[in-house]
Amino acid sequence: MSRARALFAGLLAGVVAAIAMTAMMLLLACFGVATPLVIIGDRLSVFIPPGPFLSLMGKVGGYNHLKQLGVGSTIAGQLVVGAIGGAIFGFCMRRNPGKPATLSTIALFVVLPLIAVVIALWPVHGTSYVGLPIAPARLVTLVGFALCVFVFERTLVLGFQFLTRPTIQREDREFSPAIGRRAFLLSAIGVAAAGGGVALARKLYRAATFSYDGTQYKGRVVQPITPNDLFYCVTKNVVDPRVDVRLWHLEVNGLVHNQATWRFQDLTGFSAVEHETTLMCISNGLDAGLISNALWKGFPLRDLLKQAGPLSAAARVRLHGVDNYTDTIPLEKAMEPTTLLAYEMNGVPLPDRHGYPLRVIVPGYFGEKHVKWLTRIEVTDANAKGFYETQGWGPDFMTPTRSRIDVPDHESWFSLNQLSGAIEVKGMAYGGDRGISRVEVSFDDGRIWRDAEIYYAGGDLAWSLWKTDWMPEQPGNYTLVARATDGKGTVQKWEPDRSPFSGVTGFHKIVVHVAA
Ligand SMILES: Nc1nc2c(c(=O)[nH]1)N[C@H]1C(S)=C(S)[C@@H](COP(=O)(O)O)O[C@H]1N2
Ligand SMILES: [Mo]
Repeated sequence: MSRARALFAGLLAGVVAAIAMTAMMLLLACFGVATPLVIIGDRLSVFIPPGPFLSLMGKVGGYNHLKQLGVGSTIAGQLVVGAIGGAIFGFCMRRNPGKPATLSTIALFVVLPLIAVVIALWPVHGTSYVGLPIAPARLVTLVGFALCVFVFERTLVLGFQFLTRPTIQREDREFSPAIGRRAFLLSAIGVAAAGGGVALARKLYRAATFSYDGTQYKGRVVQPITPNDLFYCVTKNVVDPRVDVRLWHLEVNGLVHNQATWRFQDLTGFSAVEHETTLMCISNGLDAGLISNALWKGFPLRDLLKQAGPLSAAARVRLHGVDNYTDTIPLEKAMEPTTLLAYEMNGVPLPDRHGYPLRVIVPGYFGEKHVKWLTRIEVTDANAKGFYETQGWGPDFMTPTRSRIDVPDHESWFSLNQLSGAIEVKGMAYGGDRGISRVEVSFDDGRIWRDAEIYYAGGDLAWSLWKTDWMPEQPGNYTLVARATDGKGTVQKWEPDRSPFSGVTGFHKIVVHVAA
């Protein structure tokens, strides 16, 4: 067979095989299996430090677009690699296209990629979107991948044979007209597989986190307790886990005397507590709404750790989610009575997007530490690091005192002779796990401060809401600033030496225009 023909047949079979493999991956993803489409991104993102990560995110237009870019380029990469692999295969097969190449092609297109994936993606295999524990999840991920590359190999080999198989030699015609017809047929199969893939991708897109990742809670709507469907949301995932609690386990292991595995119903044996606790993302800007407050019901993490019995070398606790997200907290913090394993949020079971069936609540620490879809508690030494920590966030994960003006809006206009009374100024103040003792507001960019009324005191672990009446005496442009004092008496301040990746500090300011 001519070289060009072999290359063409290999290339076409390779592209169709890559399409079939990608469609297979999308199908597995619909069943909650982790595939390279997402775990390659998980594996790579820990190597991108927060500076470049944020600028990349800015360039592509946000976290959601970055996730889409990640999945999109993985698919594109698979198609390119499939095409090249197919062309090389065709080239090698040109002398003897009918040869049943099973052994060598299985070695090349199934075993080799499997080994590569085992090695390169080992840390992220233990991912399951239906909530399997880490070890079985790892097995399912690898079996799923093996299935995908097997689909690739079979499609490639059979497709190539189909394209190049000699026709029954009628008269002296060579098979040139046949290859055109067959190429058309195989392409049609490829297009059908691509159509199936697109349909699956659309189904996944509807289930994806794009519609709610980055949800903020701020402004006029802010109430003491954030309703679950308005609670801010941040996730590293493209499609969040929907845990089947019958498959789910909680493992406690690492540096402990007694390792244990818990089923969900056994955890209800621990005596329940309920705490109001505010969560805030480390990336929350001074004027932003990646902060919310809820009533969390569960039990203290320390009740579980006491049964496990940490060894003397224990210093940190690494928390693992079923989505392969991890983060660590100091053992001391884990042993505080307010550090919870929560299963209810505002009186109902945790919603899927907030970590059903179990999440960690670590008062006073940034949102990252409040691991959702918890599946393993690993007691470790001092060196363990979490997902965002490995990226380079931190080193400080305790929330500084913050306040925000929610009402009126920034850049709003008032007219003195149309005002029927004072202007209401409202907002929130959050002091980590130290509570809030005082809130002051300034109307002249911080020269004169006046006390605001705390009309909702959330306690030590939650935000407080404040308000004050403001009657501007003359027209002008006013700069409003708020500042809070935490429960220990420390006044909110700008900390110029704090790393920008340990959360911003400073004051929220708004400008209000008052006309005559
Ligand atoms: N398993 C898991 N837990 C996670 C995350 C995640 O992606 N996966 N995101 C973290 C981040 S960055 C934040 S700010 C909080 C947000 O919690 P919420 O979405 O319930 O508000 O969850 C944290 N816990
Ligand atoms: Mo976050």
